[in-house]
Amino acid sequence: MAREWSDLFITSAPAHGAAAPQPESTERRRGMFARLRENLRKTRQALGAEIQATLFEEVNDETWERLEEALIYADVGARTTAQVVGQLEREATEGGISGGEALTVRLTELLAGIARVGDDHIDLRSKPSVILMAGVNGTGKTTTTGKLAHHLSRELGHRVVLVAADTFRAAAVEQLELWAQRAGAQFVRGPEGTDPGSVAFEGVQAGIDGNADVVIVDTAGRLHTQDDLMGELAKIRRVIGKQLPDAPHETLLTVDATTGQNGLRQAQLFSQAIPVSGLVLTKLDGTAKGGIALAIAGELGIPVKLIGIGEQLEDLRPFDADEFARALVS
Ligand SMILES: Nc1nc2c(ncn2[C@@H]2O[C@H](COP(=O)(O)OP(=O)(O)OP(=O)(O)O)[C@@H](O)[C@H]2O)c(=O)[nH]1
Ligand SMILES: [Mg+2]
Repeated sequence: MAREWSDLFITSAPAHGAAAPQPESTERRRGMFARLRENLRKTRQALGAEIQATLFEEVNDETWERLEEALIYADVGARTTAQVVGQLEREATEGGISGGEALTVRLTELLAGIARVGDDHIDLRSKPSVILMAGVNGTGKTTTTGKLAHHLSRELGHRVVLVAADTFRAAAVEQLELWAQRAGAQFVRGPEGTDPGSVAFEGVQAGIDGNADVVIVDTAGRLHTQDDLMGELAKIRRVIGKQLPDAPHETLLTVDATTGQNGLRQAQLFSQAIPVSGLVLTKLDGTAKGGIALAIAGELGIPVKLIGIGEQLEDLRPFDADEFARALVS
């Protein structure tokens, strides 16, 4: 069943006397799956319906073509689609699998398998653990930072520091401050227009001094094609690394799922500038092309760790490939 928050994070004993995190109840997990299905409605209606119509009819050459079209339309990507449909066709024609039900189950497994790459945990055993957020403008860095802080602080009892290393816009700083208040997190900001590297430095120092568990550094949006700003991001990373060995322990790249294959390009160029350890795919609720969540990890070799399926607090979820594939197809 659904992957839980406690499966995503690798933690040592909960800090600061908080109660050990409780596994999510079966009922809550069912509710979460229903919500995931509901919020992925756009993709499910486009992809799921076509898959059902195709696989439950008489299977012939046209079946595989229609299936390919449906997957490519859902942004699963040409390479991944060819791989998955080719495999399913082989298994079906060489015997073994037949019937709409069995083919659908197998297709779901194959899609989920593509999306599982690398280590998709977030390791929080370093004290403090530093998470650096990066991504193109408006992809959901600040929202993800806020939601993540909320889970870490309110549900897991971690002491969290949020750092506004987006120093270009006053509104950006205020937006993060609001999230910090909601999450009960410490907030670090610098004067407007200061060097983001120096704010990141102050933030990590506050985390060390305050015995924090997690420091999350939110950065300004930047285009993957802006070399100077990509250089700035690399500098922020170096500053943090000099201050605390192995930091940042996690570098999360937010990708807006509605940008489709351009998101793939963004991820490629960001990971050339800085080592990206995980992807956050946001706005999956707003697109019929949610298949990108399954393809992007396979294409890049970088695990998707979190998905955004709406603007509410509970709409940030750890990514579970099996659950996601089922929510799309079934
Ligand atoms: N529907 C939906 N909206 C989202 C999701 N994640 C973020 N948003 C919205 O997208 C908008 C931009 O989010 P931000 O978190 O401000 O994005 P950002 O990357 O910090 O933006 P900049 O700092 O300007 O680069 C906000 O209106 C969010 O509420 C999601 O998963 N689904
Ligand atoms: Mg922001």
